[in-house]
Amino acid sequence: MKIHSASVIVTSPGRNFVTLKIVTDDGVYGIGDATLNGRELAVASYLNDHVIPCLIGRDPHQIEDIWQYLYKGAYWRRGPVTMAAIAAVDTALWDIKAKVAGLPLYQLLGGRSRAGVMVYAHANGRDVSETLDRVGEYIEKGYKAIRAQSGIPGLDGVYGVAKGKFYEPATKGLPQESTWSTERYLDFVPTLFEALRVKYGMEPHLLHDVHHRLTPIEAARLGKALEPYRLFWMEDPTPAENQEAFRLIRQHTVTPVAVGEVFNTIWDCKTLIEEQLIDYIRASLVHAGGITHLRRIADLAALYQIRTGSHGATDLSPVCMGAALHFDLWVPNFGIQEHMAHCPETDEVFPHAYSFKGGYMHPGEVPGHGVDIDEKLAAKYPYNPAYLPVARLEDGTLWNW
Ligand code: CS2
Ligand code: MG
Repeated sequence: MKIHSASVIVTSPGRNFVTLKIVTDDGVYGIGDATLNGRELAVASYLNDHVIPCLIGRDPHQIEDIWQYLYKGAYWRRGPVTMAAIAAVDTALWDIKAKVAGLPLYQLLGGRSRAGVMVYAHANGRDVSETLDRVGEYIEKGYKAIRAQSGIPGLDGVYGVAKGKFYEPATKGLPQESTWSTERYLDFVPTLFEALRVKYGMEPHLLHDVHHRLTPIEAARLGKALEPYRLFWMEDPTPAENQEAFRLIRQHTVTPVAVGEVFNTIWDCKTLIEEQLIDYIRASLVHAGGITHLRRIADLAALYQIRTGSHGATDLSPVCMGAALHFDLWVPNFGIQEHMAHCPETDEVFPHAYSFKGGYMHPGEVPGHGVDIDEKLAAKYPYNPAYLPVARLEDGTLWNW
């Protein structure tokens, strides 16, 4: 079997997605997510101009060799664009291999390690009361785990709070600027989780995304303040370029820490894992080199009793979600999977076998990862430039969004 052709499909059903389709000379094809929110065309070009020409004629079953070729052979290793491109190739090749084997992808990874994949939903509101209501709605729907984000008194346009039905941080046109105040945030967040625990008790798993906005000592302060409310995790408490910074957080709080949605290789989290500075690794298939590399990250994490908690926002396409659920069903040190429901247009372009029931998801039993792309329909949604926001402090200092 040889790789006969490959194409990059850029489509925007509700938001921009980039999908790689690899077709073999037997007519079997596989698809992979290559979406990098706000930098979609960079990955599309990397695939079209620098990867696809090197794939034609190769044996699609040689997933590992192709991964090593694209990683080491590029000379310029790592980075979000390169690793999203490699991830798309990797995911598409695993899709092909599973289709040829006639098996759902998780069977090729080692079979299922659990009955279903526990997922968490995103509840958000403009204030505590609205957020309480949203959390209640997800509890009603059967979710065992809910992320809670709320507007902050005195600030408008805070991260994680939807303006419409679906939360989408990327906005059309050039990046929008929002104002951030750590002081207002730090005073407010504990009141949100106190209200949630008073209303819903200690049973629901509650999660919160700090989204890289605090300094290490501020993150330690927040973790300490949240301890009475027993969060499942506090996510991205501080930017993780300096992995050692998390030692300071660990010295002050037992609130579990989750990091990694922006990581693209094992090197981004080696210290965090080896020094047990985190409890969940959030790296995702689409941003961290696909199944082949995420397995390596998960296996390193397992040595330190760190569990997976992969990113699953709406800017990761259903192709990534489908493949991630196969990974999650298999991976022994699974923690939780993020699941932000895509909008109906997205689901229509990406028909899929995965399903939700009672707080858990299952990837389905069809051969491959169980997600397809309707190219005809995809063509009806042309790319629409959109960027993630930029944050500034109240004095205008550029800050972490
Ligand atoms: C967030 C994301 O889901 C999350 O945890 O951090 O919404 C993130 O802001 C987006 O994926 C960025 O594109
Ligand atoms: Mg996050």
